[in-house]
Amino acid sequence: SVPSPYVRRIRIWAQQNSCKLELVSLDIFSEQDRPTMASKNPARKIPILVDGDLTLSDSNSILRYLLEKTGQPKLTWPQEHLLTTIN
Ligand SMILES: N[C@@H](CCC(=O)N[C@@H](CS)C(=O)NCC(=O)O)C(=O)O
Repeated sequence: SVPSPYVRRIRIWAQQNSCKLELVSLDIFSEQDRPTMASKNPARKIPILVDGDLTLSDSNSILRYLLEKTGQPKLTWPQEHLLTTIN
């Protein structure tokens, strides 16, 4: 979803870090796309990251995964706190 701020956060991170994520855009409230979202995340929320056999949801978890996968430092606890406050 292009308007989702949680998705946007991951897209901005990917762009700034030259991480080629494929954006699969879903209209999450449409009859056509909602089952696709639900099949990947029973909580029915985006963003969802699919990396091979691994499926992750929640923008914080996805960011944590991408940081680790790209060998970048973890967020500090104050950064985690800021992100939670923004959420
Ligand atoms: N804590 C979640 C929140 C995700 C979230 O609320 N996403 C919204 C889109 S902006 C959503 O999927 N809403 C669908 C719904 O609530 O039915 C995260 O950080 O990823």
